[in-house]
Amino acid sequence: SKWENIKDYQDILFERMGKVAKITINRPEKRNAFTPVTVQEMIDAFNYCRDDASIGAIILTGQGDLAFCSGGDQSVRGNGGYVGPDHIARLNVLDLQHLIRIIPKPVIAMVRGWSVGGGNILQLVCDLTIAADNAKFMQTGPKVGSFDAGYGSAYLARVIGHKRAKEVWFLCKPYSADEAFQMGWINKVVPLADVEKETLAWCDEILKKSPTAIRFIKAAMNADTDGIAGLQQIAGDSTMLFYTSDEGKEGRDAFLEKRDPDFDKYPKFP
Ligand code: 2NE
Repeated sequence: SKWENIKDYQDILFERMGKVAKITINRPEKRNAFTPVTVQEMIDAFNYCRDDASIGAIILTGQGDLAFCSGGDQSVRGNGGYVGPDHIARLNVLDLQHLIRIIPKPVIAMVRGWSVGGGNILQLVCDLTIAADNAKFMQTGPKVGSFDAGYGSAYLARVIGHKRAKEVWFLCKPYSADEAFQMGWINKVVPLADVEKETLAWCDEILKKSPTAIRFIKAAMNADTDGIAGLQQIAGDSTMLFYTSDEGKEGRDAFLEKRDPDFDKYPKFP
């Protein structure tokens, strides 16, 4: 079996193998730095994965062995954000971070080489991270006049602890895959040659599990960290399930039939 192309883009590859989709940032000459176009294409591909019921897990990675992603492309950084063909300066990678958080399917980062700056935050917000033994993790914001004080800071502190998160941002040092693993920043380190095989093995394990159970676990952990926006996700999932119930449908049907609803016949579980 091999990867099949789903859709052509300028800056990313979008492929699938069975129920697994793979989104690859394809700018290796820039260590897979992203521009607003790269990010918009990733948003489009993730939305495709969200809507396609035959896709059960999503891998996010970078082309080549040298980098997962080196963050925002500094050569298109303008006044207030990163600038694309529409000449608007934007930080649309924040929308992508949020989409990865709310998409109700597991997203696994597959990291080879550098995971840096805004690229390392993308790795962070993925549900799981499998890294090659050549992976290196680093925040550079305070060196290059930038920062991510959202998921990149508050959520990072939840994942690796406050002392470690401050160290990461204040010193801007690189961390090896083993060091990142020790911190709980990533899930597993494997030899470079095995990283895709291992990532697919994790996908296969997850795909044998109940997608609804996985969806609720992801939403519940988001609810704990994302405040009312997180609650909204798990609440929306509850509404979705309620809409599939006879009790939920009775409310809709009664309205459409212009009668009073009869909810008495539905069980009141303890
Ligand atoms: C990634 C890293 C550590 C790799 O180092 P090395 O030595 O392996 O490669 P090199 O030679 O630095 O990079 C290869 C080519 O890629 C370009 C370089 O300029 C170089 O180009 P040439 O000299 O061959 O023409 N390149 C690499 N990263 C780039 C980038 N981010 N933008 C544009 N070109 C890039 C090393 O390259 C590095 O430290 N890169 C910069 C990392 C960085 O500071 N990223 C931005 C952080 S801020 C951010 O991402 C952000 C945020 O904080 C908040 C919101 C949104 C974004």
